[in-house]
Amino acid sequence: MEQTLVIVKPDAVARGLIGEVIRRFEAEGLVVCGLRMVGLAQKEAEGFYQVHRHQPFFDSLTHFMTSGPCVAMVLEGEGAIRRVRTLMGATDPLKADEGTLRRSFAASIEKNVVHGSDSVESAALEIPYFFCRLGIFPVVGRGEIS
Ligand code: IDP
Ligand code: MG
Repeated sequence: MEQTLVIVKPDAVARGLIGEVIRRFEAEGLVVCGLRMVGLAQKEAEGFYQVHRHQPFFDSLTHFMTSGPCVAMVLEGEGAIRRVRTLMGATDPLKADEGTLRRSFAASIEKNVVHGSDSVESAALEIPYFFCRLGIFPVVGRGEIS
């Protein structure tokens, strides 16, 4: 079963769109199998977007990604990488198809709501950037282990 890394970007978190983004993926049968809220440090955003380090928008993009919390998740399903990209729409919301997340909600080519891995190779690098397979998870409240 294929897995992909999705990020609800700071613009979407700030606008109260976490639920709507997740709903659209779940409605298409993609399964959330990892989820966390993260405030990226500048170095972490730069590391994540290393492939774009020579792009003119790199500084602006990495500052945007540190401007508030993100929600990172792993979505699983057959062809998950391609299906997530289709539901996201093109990078530029003006070029994104009707009904896609970016067409519906993105304010600009930069503040475009959502990230999704673009290939099996990038998913394999991006998932461990945010998630480890084994470990002790933080608990809020008074959960008891039975
Ligand atoms: P993608 O997110 O659709 O895969 P990429 O080309 O990988 O698009 O670019 C990564 C992110 O960088 C985009 O989602 C967007 O936030 C930002 N970005 C891409 N192109 C531009 C641009 O021309 N100006 C400003 N920001 C951009
Ligand atoms: Mg990309």
